[in-house]
Amino acid sequence: MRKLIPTRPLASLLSATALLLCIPAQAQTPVAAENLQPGLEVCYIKGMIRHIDEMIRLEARKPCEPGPNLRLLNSSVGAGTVLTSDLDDGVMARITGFIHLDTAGIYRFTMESNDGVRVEIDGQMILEDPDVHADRYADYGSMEVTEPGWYPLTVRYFERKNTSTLRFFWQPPGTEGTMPRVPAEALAHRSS
Ligand SMILES: [Ca+2]
Repeated sequence: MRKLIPTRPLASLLSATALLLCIPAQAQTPVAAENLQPGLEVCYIKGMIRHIDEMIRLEARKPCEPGPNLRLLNSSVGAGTVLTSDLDDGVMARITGFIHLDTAGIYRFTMESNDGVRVEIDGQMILEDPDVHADRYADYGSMEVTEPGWYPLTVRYFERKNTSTLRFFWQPPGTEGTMPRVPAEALAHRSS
């Protein structure tokens, strides 16, 4: 059987996809700020995976065990325990809460991770670097805000083996230069 060779139409499709990724996602309506508390909620699933898509499939059939909340996403622990779990390898984290986008305009985001990560804001995938890798920055993702406020945030992350890192950076509208870490004041969860 002949092997399929990528053709010019496929290359055009890929560049069209790349172009689409450059268009910022549009934030819709912010949530009410009542009952928001500092920090993000997190739960953990044990397992050795190689891609965030595997984590999403596992979420349907494995319990996600709640752990202590995260004040912010700024962790680089070498071979130590991952975030607030008691595991140093083979762990997935589903991190949920809200992010305060308090200025109208286009926000840019990146995540330094090891291993895989995927970030959704307001239900839209903003950035990902979903496979096994050493510390590195994801390609920028962006979101345009017309109505400033708190928006839902979901971060999926896994650490397979050896060292682990998860650091969240942003560039709010009207700022430039080195991207600062997303500060604790901009992260919250709903108190139950
Ligand atoms: Ca690792």
